[in-house]
Amino acid sequence: MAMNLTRRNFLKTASIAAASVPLSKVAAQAESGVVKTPLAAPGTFKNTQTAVGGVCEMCFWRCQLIGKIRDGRLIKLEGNPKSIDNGVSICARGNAGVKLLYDPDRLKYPLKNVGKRGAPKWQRISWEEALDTCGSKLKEIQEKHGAKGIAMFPHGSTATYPMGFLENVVGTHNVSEASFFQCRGIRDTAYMATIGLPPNEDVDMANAKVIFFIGNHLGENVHVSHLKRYLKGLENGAKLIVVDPRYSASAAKSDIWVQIRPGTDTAFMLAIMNYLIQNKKYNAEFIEAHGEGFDKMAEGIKEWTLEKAAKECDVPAEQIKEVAELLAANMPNVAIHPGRHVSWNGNDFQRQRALACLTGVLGAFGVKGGFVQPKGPKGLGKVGWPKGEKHEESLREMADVHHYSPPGTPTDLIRDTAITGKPYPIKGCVIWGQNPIQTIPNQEKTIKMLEQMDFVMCVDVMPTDITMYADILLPDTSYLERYDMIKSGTQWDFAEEHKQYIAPRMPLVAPGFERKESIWITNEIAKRMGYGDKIPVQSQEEAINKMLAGVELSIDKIKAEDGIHIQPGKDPYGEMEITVLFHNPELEENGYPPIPTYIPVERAPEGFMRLLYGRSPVHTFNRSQNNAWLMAENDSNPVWVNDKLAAKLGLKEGDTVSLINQDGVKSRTTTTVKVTPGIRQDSVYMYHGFGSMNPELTLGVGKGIDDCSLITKLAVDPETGAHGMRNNFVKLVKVS
Ligand SMILES: Nc1nc2c(c(=O)[nH]1)N[C@H]1C(S)=C(S)[C@@H](COP(=O)(O)OP(=O)(O)OC[C@H]3O[C@@H](n4cnc5c(=O)[nH]c(N)nc54)[C@H](O)[C@@H]3O)O[C@H]1N2
Ligand SMILES: Nc1nc2c(c(=O)[nH]1)N[C@H]1C(S)=C(S)[C@@H](COP(=O)(O)OP(=O)(O)OC[C@H]3O[C@@H](n4cnc5c(=O)[nH]c(N)nc54)[C@H](O)[C@@H]3O)O[C@H]1N2
Ligand code: SF4
Ligand SMILES: [Mo]
Repeated sequence: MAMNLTRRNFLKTASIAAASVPLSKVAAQAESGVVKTPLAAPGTFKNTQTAVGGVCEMCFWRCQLIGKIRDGRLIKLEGNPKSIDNGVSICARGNAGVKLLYDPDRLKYPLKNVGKRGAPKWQRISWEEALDTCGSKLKEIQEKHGAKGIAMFPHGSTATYPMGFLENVVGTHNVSEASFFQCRGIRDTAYMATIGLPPNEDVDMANAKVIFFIGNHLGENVHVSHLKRYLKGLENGAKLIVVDPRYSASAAKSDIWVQIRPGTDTAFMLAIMNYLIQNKKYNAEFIEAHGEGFDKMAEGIKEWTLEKAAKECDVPAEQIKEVAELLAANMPNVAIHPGRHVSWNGNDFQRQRALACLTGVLGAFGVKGGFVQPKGPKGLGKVGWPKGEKHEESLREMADVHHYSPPGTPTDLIRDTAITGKPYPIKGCVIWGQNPIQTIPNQEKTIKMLEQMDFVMCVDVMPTDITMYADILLPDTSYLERYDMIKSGTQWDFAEEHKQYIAPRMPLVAPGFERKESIWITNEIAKRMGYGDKIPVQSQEEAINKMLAGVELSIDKIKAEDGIHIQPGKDPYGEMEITVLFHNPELEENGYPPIPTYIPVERAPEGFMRLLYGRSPVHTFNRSQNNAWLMAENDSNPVWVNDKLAAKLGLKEGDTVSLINQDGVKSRTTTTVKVTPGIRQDSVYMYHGFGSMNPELTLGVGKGIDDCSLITKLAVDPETGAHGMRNNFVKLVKVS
């Protein structure tokens, strides 16, 4: 591997922006004893054993880990030196997994709510009683209202198996994943509608000549091997274009920072494409071989002159031209990043289509530095619930809307149906590894939905805002205590060597207290609902072994290989068998624009700013809000206010403020002001993932502001039914 990204380098780069929280402080503080992070060099621990086979799930990138164990306790996590993905690097959050494992506030036993939903009083009960209640309540609802009377909100690896049970065997469509409908679903279906494939973040930044980001604040958005690709690209001299209303960690490293007016990115990209087409600077050869409807798109976007876009996006026309010229000069080796969290304004499918089309205009598919599909291992076995009888129509089909919806049912169709009882009642709710109170816009609606349920069950590792609404609350094992999924892929930089890896998650320590694994919990409920005969597998260990058998491996074999099996891989480059639909007639048949189209967003009312949010580099959503090491580093989310605006509003750095949105909703808690030139005057910005209201979180309760509580006005993307979450506006009220 050409670049050995050391931990020190990684921390340094992740923290480079003035904008971001300096991660290097974690190390500095630890050395001074404040955080007590055991940061000794690998191998320097006395009397420890090394456990292999860990796979991180502090976020969903799933870096491969080893654990240092002393007296049966995990004392430190490190990247698995054998990994060809993250290598020895893990991020601050991965490092702090130890503190999730041993968090004293963690769920330990099955609990029954003898208080109210939202104001729970917990009573410890036996697993027997808990499972009997879940089984009988869900069965009762199924018998009375049909399978569709049950809704599920899943996320994470342990939710996959129960989701298969509810969808395939019980037979409900009413499943909504936050990772689709509030995250990347739009990206996947927009690319499907353009090139017939969903993108990963696998764009080949390591070997690109130009890297192009719309939003996408890498460095604050931290996924280790993804960052390694990005940093290697920069190290190799790639030019970086960052489009962001804010001076993000990426903007701080960019060659061109386009400080765009939020919500107007599609107009920006249409102008780039139009300029390239008008000036014959597009990849004619690629388009000839792989394009369809190019002329129609060219004709349709003619109106998007540099000047028109400049006005709409509030950026200089000269800068748009500069971006277009840089892309053209380096095509096809340009990495047009498809983004990840893309549910922004309710016009997002069009922006994602524009990104895919821009990649096509430049012919940047299948080439070095472009959009590639690195080939991971094939042949892993499948384990899951058998598909049952034909399902009834889904809510989406009944309403005949959102024809490009990601799998599952758009969140609002479920919430509206539950609240109104039309077209049918939804009375049972299973929440497994998702926190819909803090991750789905309009909390009031989510709470209304939950309140009208006959039964709500939650499976989680921590008390969070959603667990407050459970009738029965079950303690899951954490990712460090269980077997579950298999992470597989290719070497992180695609190009240098062709290797593939297979890394099943294995426990580093045994589960504590009465925590149980997902397959066991699901099977026990299934038996009580009368589906014992359909159970496909008895334990997570068995499931992994069955999957591995497909490639003639087993847990034992992989343990003997230090937790990761590595095998020869395939060249990721070469002509891709795709057609780029610049004009997609099927979209038109369904009533959507057939070419990428800019749909303007509402502007802030007088006196208000658009509320923007993003990632804290040391937290994952709300799920790390009680983590001692991470909270020691970052325990609030100051609101970024433009310096000129702050002067007008009479606000100073460090002032304490409440936020009030356009609907008069006031933040439950307060935060401080961060005065900076690095944000536009029409917007303010804060980290997502703070302001929990659960008093069971000793460290997390009431710290900072819950961005989700201020996102009350809903925008729904017509093609997908996913939420747009940046169409709310706030004002700041100084608290004396
Ligand atoms: N540390 C950490 N890393 C994470 C996660 C985490 O929780 N913590 N979560 C992971 C997950 S699941 C996801 S989906 C990703 C999310 O991370 P990204 O996919 O990078 O999310 P974005 O919403 O694109 O990025 C937020 C940036 O968009 C900018 N922005 C806001 N509005 C606009 C606009 O209208 N136009 C443009 N061009 N930019 C805008 C903001 O200023 C901010 O800098 O992060 C992943 N990585
Ligand atoms: N306002 C706002 N909303 C957002 C976003 C935003 O930036 N701002 N980001 C969006 C994005 S990109 C995403 S991907 C989604 C994420 O949405 P969610 O998945 O809802 O995010 P989390 O807050 O991590 O909530 C996950 C829940 O799973 C629990 N959990 C953690 N580990 C385990 C486990 O091993 N087993 C079980 N059973 N439970 C576990 C956590 O304690 C927590 O209660 O949020 C979306 N919503
Ligand atoms: S990026 Fe960090 S939190 Fe995410 S899986 Fe890797 S080490 Fe864990
Ligand atoms: Mo996400």
